[in-house]
Amino acid sequence: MAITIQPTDALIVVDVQNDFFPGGALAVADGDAVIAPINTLATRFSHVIVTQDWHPTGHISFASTHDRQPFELHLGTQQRLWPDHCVAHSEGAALHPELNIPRAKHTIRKGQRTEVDSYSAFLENDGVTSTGLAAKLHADGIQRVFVTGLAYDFCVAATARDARTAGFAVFVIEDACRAVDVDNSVAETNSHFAAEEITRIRASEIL
Ligand code: VGL
Ligand code: ZN
Repeated sequence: MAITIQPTDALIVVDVQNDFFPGGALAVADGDAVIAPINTLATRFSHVIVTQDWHPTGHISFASTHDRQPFELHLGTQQRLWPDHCVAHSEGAALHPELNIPRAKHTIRKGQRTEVDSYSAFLENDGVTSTGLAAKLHADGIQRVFVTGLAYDFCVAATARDARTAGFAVFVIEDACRAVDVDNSVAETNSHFAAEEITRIRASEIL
């Protein structure tokens, strides 16, 4: 597929933050590989949204908060538990120093409430609390949303699926993403994308 970027397209760059890179608190394997394609893509879009995971200490998603091990599911809440990561204002929460997005219009910091996690740039994990992004993109005349970043099977997936629900055509640029891959999460993500008409593309398909 060859895709020509239009003024009504937006790029969402999800959670390109130090903690998700090799050596970080919640390192995503081969995370470094997303930087170069994202920097190139970002020059092609006139609308670029950047997200940051931005948690208080003692956040509900931290295994340490519950005296549990990272990557387990918290049975009561079905919350996946993670190592402490992206604590607000920490070095780990900072955007990767090589990320270069001069035209970023808007940064969304998500997961700021202690009791509610937030994977998506659109809605918190309670499924109702909106970040306001869908209304903003609609007001800007955006019709297609392209999603990149980390992690493919969590925050990229949730962002893409909520964008679709909000009525946008959605493309996930696979080679500008990397996955955590826990308990079949990549396969589940791919089946959700297929069922919801979210299109997986390569960066090279964008002209
Ligand atoms: C993410 C797990 C926890 C992500 C954020 O950015 O995909 N994953 N918090
Ligand atoms: Zn998080």
